[in-house]
Amino acid sequence: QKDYKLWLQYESKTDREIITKYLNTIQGIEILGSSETLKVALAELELGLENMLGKKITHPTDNEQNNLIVIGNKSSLPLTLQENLKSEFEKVSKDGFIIKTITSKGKKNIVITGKNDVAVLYGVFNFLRLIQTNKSIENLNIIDSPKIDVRILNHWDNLDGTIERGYAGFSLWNWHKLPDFIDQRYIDYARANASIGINGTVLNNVNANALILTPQYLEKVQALATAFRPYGLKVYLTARFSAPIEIGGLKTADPLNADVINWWKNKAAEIYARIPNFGGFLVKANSEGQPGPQNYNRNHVDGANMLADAVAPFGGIVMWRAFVYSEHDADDRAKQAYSEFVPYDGKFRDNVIVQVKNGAIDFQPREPFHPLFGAMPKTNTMMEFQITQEYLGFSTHLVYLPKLYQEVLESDTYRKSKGATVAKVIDGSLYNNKITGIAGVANIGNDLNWTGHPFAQANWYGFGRLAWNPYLDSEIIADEWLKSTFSNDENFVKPVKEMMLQSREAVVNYMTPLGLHHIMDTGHHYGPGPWVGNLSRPEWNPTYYHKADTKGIGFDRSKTGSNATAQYAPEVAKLFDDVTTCPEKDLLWFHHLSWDYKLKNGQSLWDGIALKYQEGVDEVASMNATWNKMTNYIDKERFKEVQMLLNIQNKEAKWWRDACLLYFQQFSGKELPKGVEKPTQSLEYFKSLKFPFAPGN
Ligand code: BDP
Repeated sequence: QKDYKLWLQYESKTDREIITKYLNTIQGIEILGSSETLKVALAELELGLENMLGKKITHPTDNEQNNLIVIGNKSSLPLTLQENLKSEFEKVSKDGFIIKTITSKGKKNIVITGKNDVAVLYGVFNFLRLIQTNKSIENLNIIDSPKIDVRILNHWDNLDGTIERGYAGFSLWNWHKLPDFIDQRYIDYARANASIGINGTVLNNVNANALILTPQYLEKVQALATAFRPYGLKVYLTARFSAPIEIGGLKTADPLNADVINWWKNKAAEIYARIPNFGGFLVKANSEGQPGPQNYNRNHVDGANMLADAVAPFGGIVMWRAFVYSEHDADDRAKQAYSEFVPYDGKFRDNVIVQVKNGAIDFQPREPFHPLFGAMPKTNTMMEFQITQEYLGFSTHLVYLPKLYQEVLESDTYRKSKGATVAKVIDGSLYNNKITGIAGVANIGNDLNWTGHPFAQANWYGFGRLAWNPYLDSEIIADEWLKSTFSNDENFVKPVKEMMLQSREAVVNYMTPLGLHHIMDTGHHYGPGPWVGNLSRPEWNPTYYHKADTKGIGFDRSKTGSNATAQYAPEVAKLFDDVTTCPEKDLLWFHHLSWDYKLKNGQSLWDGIALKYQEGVDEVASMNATWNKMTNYIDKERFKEVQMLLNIQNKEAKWWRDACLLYFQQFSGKELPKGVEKPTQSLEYFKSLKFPFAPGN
């Protein structure tokens, strides 16, 4: 099954000329060292080369020492090589790799190395990618270091096998059969992650179950950690704040209580005794009903630091989430995390890192960057992106997310000065942070193809690539992914790449154009539900976010409204505040405007919204048309699968357009402009649709 192999297809090359060229340069492999990590690096190299070039490349039997690939870490290299690579080793960071063609005494070899074995493994995957994408391997001189320390997946997996917001089947972790049964999938999962430089994984849901911290489960976690270790993939767990009560028999979980402090210290010691390279804890506290320090009149700093002290002796970290909002202060949910966290700047321990979602609401198709980025100069701050498509059509819609990630990473926070992008905040270069990190909420499940939609694999891949280097261009990532997943044929790559790049704007257009947000149907967040307004908490209702009435539409977050704009640096605040300078893509995020408001292109707001919905539908139709021309370039299964999914997306884009426009039309009282197709059903029909069994709730 091709789908299963992800971007590690190692498709056999057919062009004799290319094969010969590669084979001339690669006649043998020399491995220096024997660690588990080097063993898997060697196995990968052998597998990839044999599959792609049709020849088994092994250790040379003669003493020629020419045209070899030499793999090993710095300390295992012969002294002459170490000397030769002196300046490269000075430049490369701990996990970075060097791939260099070295010619000496008439012999030419390619050395793949780094300061540790995992770095060598990263180098091997990178070298294989060169061949996967038909790049030259003559005179190589690559030095590539990750710019972010903690490159981590967050699995929202429950112990019963379900996945919160998971759309690709059930959890990969078979807690029932662990620790004794190590599924090959665990290994392939670790391989796939290593191939893109992901070095950490949180196994369980942020809405945590304390049972994961009991010996019975820790034994299972240990088995996974051991399976992942050769691939440089560290295991982390979510810590339920009330665990000392639930599984420890204590009466309180107050972070300043001596017994509680001790309980966590002992728990950390117990975990590290089993898993020496355990990464640490991820915590969702006092958010959406989860327990936390505030239950005991303590604050986020008290909670985070107490846990941080427990793992510090072992080198562990605590990722403390800033995804908090409360019903008591609901004038604008977008302001709450900033208000709650900024006063704590400088108070967290060095091994705490505050994990912030990319936007201030919740993983919408488009959000302006979260105002917390750059606002806490003395606090380690990490990014949380969502790879699973909770508000983006689940794994049914094709949406290439690296476009979204790139937009956020490139946003200028103007903290300190112009050019202080979000990327510079999270890679630590702006404030010189002690630890840096980036998390992606995984879209992986036990579906045969891992991610539900074959193109959702690109989002996992792209997240990993951007975690390694947040300055990479999403177009280059799409190019690499297409070539290593499907084909190098430009007749395929070029149009399909365009389709991917267009897909993010398409979904924004057919779901939430011009800054609209959170108008998805309640609970499952799949289809449209702009009419929902009866939920107990105001900020759970779509009507709270669009505020449509006969006068207009949009959430006024400017000075005249909730003043959320004031949470940004003055330059940014000014830009968003003024309706004439606010980017139109964010217009209704920051402003409530009349239906007659004139957009820059001269259209009225009502016409503009309607035409954007239509544009989204048209874009999906064009994605469909592009794909339908691709039959000859790839295997039937994947072609068909994607075709069926795009057909659904096509239908559902229309559903979004029709339902939203019919609903908003009640307020605007205006006709649909020319060019917008007439709805096929009534508003009542769309409102009557029910989804009692939507996945991932
Ligand atoms: C929201 C999800 C919810 C998560 C929550 C979180 O709807 O299922 O638990 O975020 O991130 O997006 O904690």
